[in-house]
Amino acid sequence: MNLTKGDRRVLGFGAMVFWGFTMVLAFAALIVAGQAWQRSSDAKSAVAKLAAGGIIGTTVRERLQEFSITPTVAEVKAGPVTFDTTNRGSITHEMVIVHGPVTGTLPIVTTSGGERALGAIDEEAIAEADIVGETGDVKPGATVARRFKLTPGNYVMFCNIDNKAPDGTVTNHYQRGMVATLVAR
Ligand SMILES: [Cu+2]
Repeated sequence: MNLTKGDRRVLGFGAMVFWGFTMVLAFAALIVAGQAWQRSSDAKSAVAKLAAGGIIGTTVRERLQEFSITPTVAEVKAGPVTFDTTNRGSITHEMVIVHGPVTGTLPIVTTSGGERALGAIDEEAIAEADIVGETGDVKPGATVARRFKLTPGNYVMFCNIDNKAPDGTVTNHYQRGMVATLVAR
């Protein structure tokens, strides 16, 4: 086909219109993609917000046994928190909760022959303000419910009971592993 100068100009114009139209489409696609991304990040921040304030509960159920403390949650909402503590073991346990950054910073009994066993948590050496509360003795099979007010921060829960065997050997439950942590947000 022989194209005149005029034909070429028309074709050139057509190509330009086509190119322009393609650009508009591509731009529209970018906008749609951008909106989708925005929506998914909105959804993500909504989930994060829920996790930070809504979904986190105010109840902790925990199981005591020889020799562990197993809470159902790792985080709770700061404020009044209900602790349902069940003893699934065969000896008496307890749950003491203190405000503290990490387990390793709790004071430990370093001398034997005292009121508390060597290696037990030295509860008397914990600052009064950091002691949140305790269940008291929880007999095997029993559940004790307590409500404590938690400020935001880290908490350590432990059982500090000692058992003395007939041969004089003392077993401190904390030392055997009855400790767990909780974060209030
Ligand atoms: Cu115990």
